Amino acid sequence: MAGKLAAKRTGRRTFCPKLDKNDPEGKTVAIEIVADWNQVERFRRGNIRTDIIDFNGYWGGNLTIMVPAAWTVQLEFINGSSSFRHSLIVTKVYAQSEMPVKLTAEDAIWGAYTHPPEGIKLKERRQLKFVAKDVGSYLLACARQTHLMDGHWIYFEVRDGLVQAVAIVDESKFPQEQPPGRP
Ligand SMILES: [Cu+2]
Repeated sequence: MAGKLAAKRTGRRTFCPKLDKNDPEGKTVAIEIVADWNQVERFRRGNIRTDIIDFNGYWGGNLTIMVPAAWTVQLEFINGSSSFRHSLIVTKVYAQSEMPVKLTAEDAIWGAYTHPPEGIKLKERRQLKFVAKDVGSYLLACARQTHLMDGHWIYFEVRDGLVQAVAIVDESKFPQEQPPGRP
């Protein structure tokens, strides 16, 4: 049984991130992650968000993707940027003040990262498949240059007791004038 990922919202804005497909019988979830989804919009608006690079329109932990423990996660990673290389890596949670200048392959949890960590080219895509075998909190981050410190990351949680993967938007982490997600 395949089903759409359900999005829960914690604030007043309404936006449903259309990220993926859930397959509870096969214990698999497929998630499409697009780097720099909002690039065109943030440049169109002038100086807004120019220093914030996103995944599917989210950054700096304002989206959490939660998956059930022991599920297989199939990530389709697309560099949607027209200017910059980006990558995708599963890594541990860092406080802002502890973030390394950049992440390397050794920082990958379960060996999950797109090659090369410095980023794939514009409009390229990579598939990343891994089993979310350890319950815990992680980041889905970009390993390129200073992108982690710049906010190019979202939360990734592995939990017992979930019936399917969900995406949770934290609306308190958006500047008021900037709605979450894709414009
Ligand atoms: Cu990046």
